[in-house]
Amino acid sequence: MSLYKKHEENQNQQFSTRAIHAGQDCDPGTGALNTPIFQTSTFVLEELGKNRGYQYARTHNPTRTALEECLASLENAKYALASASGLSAAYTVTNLLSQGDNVIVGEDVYGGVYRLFEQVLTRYGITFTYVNAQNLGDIEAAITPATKLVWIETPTNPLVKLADVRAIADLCHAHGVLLAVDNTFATPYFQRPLDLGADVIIHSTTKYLGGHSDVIGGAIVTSDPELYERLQYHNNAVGAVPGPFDCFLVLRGLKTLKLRMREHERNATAIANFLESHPSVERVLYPGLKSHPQHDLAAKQMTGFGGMLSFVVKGGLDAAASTVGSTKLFQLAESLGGVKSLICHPATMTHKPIPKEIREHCGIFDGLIRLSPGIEEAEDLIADLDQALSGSRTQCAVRELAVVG
Ligand code: P1T
Repeated sequence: MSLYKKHEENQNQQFSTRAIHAGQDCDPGTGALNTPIFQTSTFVLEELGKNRGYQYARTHNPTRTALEECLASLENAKYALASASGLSAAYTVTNLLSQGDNVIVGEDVYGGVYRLFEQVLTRYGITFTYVNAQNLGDIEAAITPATKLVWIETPTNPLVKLADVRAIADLCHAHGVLLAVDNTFATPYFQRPLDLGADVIIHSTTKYLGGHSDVIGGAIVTSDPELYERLQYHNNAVGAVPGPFDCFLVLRGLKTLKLRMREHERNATAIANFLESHPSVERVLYPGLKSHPQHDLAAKQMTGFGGMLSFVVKGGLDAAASTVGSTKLFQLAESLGGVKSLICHPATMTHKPIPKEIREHCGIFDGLIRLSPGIEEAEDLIADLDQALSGSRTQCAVRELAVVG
């Protein structure tokens, strides 16, 4: 059956059914229920010029095909390409560009994406213009004849700001520009950017899609056959492809995506409410809170508010360092989206590649802390944050006394 026919058939099924079945018929050779890990670099030809559907594993591998079909289905897309990491997925999308082209980027992006754009791709003569993607007028004003691509995260990392995908897609298409959306934070369970008009989706499957903090991976998703062909060509030509075991792990993670995302969101909501009334906390950033400036947009374009939140602790760097150093369940580490809760200090960790003045212009101050609540019990996670924050309050009070003394 052609991939397109399968796509049409799957789209009548609900999300979790697709997560468990799309691309994952039992193995035709053995009847294995689960997609085998095809740990092979090459495939034997039937005869000269005739293969059995697979030829060399950089180009295709059946475990990878299963993952790609499942990812495409979950994003309501026709095609997906698995990549070695989220950054290699981003890089492959930029392979669509040529010297002299311009990309408009929502200014609050993962530090590694910023580094890829500024430290690697500018050397190839591609230019990047950073704008506040919350303001459509800023994007429009930045478009020039050289602009070929608009790149946004929504919700953003780490400030969980939203961009209006449909409005930006309409603007892009009126100017003949492609729109790429990094859907890592929302996942297809809570947001499907192609349905909102985006042309390409990027994922770090390292995060919620894998879901267990045990794999690095990425993906590119589109429904445009011409774009898909060009992206597939570059995926193979550049060669940043994932191994079969990593594909298996992500495919396994996808099966429970809905269950996990519901728990992540429940925990994020409980924690956001707790932090909002905490005396040591200046501000809480979570799209599910009424106080979030784009709460209404989140309710409109997403089917939930996601699992990620950030907050600003009173007392700047010292208080933030004390808080992230005092949690016991929340582990101090980069990354996000796993079943085990993580805490991160963006200014010195994930967003360190961004110069301080640019970081602070976007709102990534030294007091900002990012949380990726796992799926432990909310009351335990809240108790952990409470004890960590009271430590930071005591330290602040001691410091104030020392200053006064
Ligand atoms: O780490 P990698 O799989 O290469 O994914 C890069 C990436 C792309 N897009 C977003 C929105 C991301 O958050 C990331 C990776 N982010 C982290 C490692 C982090 O801790 O924020």
